[in-house]
Amino acid sequence: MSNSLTELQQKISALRDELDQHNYAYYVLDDPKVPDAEYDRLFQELKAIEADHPELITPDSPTQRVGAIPLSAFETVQHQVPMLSLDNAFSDEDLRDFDKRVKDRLKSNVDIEYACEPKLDGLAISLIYRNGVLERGATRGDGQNGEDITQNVRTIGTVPLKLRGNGYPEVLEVRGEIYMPKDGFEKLNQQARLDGSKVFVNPRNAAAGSLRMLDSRITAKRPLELCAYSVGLVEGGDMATTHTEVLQQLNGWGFKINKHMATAKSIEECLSYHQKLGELRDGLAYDIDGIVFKVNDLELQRELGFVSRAPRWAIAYKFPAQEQVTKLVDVEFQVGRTGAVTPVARLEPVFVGGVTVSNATLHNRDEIERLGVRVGDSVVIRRAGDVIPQVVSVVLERRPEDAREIVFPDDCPVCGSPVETVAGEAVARCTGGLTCQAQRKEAIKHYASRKAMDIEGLGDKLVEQLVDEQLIDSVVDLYSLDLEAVSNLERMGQKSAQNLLDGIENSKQTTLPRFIYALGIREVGEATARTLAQSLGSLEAIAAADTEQLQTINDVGPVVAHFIHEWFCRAEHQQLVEALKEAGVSWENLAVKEVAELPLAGQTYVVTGTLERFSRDEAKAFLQELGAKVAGSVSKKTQCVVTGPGAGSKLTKAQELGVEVIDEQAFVDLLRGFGINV
Ligand code: I6G
Repeated sequence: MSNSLTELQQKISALRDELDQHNYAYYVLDDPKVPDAEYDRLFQELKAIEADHPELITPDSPTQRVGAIPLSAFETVQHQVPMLSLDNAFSDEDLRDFDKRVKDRLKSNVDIEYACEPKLDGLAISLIYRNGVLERGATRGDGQNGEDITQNVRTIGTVPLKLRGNGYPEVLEVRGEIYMPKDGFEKLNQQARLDGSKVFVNPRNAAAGSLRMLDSRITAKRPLELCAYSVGLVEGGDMATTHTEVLQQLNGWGFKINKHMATAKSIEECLSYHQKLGELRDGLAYDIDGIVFKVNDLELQRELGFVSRAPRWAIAYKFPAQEQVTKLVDVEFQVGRTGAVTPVARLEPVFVGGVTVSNATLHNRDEIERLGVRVGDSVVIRRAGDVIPQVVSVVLERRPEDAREIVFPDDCPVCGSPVETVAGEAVARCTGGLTCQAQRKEAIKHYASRKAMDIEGLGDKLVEQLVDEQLIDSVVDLYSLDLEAVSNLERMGQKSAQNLLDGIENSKQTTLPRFIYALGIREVGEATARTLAQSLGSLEAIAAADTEQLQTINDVGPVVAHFIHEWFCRAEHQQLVEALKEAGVSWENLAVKEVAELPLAGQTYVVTGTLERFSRDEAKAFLQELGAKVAGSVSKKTQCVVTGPGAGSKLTKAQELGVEVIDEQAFVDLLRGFGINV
């Protein structure tokens, strides 16, 4: 009996070690050694043994990350070493002043070495390890006292339950940021919208909410991560003598540290680092709100000491805030090309995310209801990266008495046709079709746009003007525009008018994919237009295809097939195509190649991260042109993953599965190798 128990203990210990190794490789090294399925298998094996022998379960077992019985409240704990806050810098001048203060205090006239790290937008956390085992996790609180959230932090994969290797002090307090990566945040909110549960305003709030759940089983399901950035209490052992070396030590003991950590030899190098990370910011997998610069030498840090509650040896140089409060002045309803009626918030202009914003999307009727927003409210606007500014919440405390409810229109604000919402769809649509002037204008803008007919000189404003002045009513009218009439338009001379007519004339000779895309069929983007053209070769063949045949084409599902088929069935659309051909629009049909004959036939690619030269759709279209399938997630069947900066979990998964990963330059080379001129 005792023999078999020993054997079991050895088995458990071996399984735990192996799982810990895989966790470390996955989370800390970003270099998984086995597929998820293998990890799951080992995990289940350990779980089964522990279920039969609960007396052998220890708190540091990898199975103990799933959460525990809900608490009624968090206990307050005292930080033995206070958790300080950081001073902020908002300009280059502020940062140079900081450097000057440091040098003055150290009576030094030589350059100081600084450690540079992105400041993740999450929550500060303290983790205490005793003899290498996690003993307590606590929030920062007011810096002196925080809340004991041990049960919750234990569920986070990047929080080591026990330290790796050796040489760590008997008591070690590791500090860092718990954050939610952007893709995890998006998925969480998407699901919340479907379930009607709480939608979080930003990744930081989502992280905070998740970490403060009394039921740690919920925390266990949230995509949280830890990035370590310093140590607090240290007893019974010594740490390295510079900040960057300390971080390397932590990394070795199993903590994830920031990959962009660097040292700068002077404050001017710090400024370049801040600039460089500012450029990378939008492409990172997580939100950052600034850069933290720390005097790297810990002895110098001690000499510098603290002022009130912030260290003199560190500063956070903030980036422009991505959220600001402003007033909702009005809501207008815009009608798009496909009739979608979108509420647009008109705002008191506000500087956010580095630009002045005066409009933000409110998405749809459900979103207005969810936010409970009224005209006159103070609202929080978020603008992160290139994403359209969003209204993320309402400051209810500041609601004025005369705040006005937003009434979603039953009729199109432009043409008066009824607005309909298809069951199960969030979008409300004007039913006016091309009788609606708004839809007509948008259809013409789309037709003329760069990726469609590419009509030089015909921008959105001019389309508005031409329609408003009744010079055109549809895209066909473009081809009979009169020089005289155009040159009489406001701010238009004879020369510009001639340029416009030349632009229209030059665009007549086009390509089949461009023409299909220009028609503005719902759900037919550039990529689908290309595949349609390649698979069927001519417009006639596409028009004649039924939904079944259309669905045999790469990437065309039942919904898209339905839209395409329906579009070509309508008499007014057939007349439109004929009229355009008569006006001189022409293209060459394509030789239909069986997909099997194309060079990347049978291969599945995934595109992830931000590419510099292409949008994801463009990259996808090129790959499809070569016969590849482009999938949204990485699996064993994936041939290759094309990555740009900010590639997150898909890159990790590819590495885990041993799938080939190429960067943008290699992708360009691949396309060129197949004769695609990019
Ligand atoms: O809030 C913080 C974020 C990042 C920090 C910090 C940090 O280092 C990268 N470092 C210190 C020392 C403090 N807060 C107090």
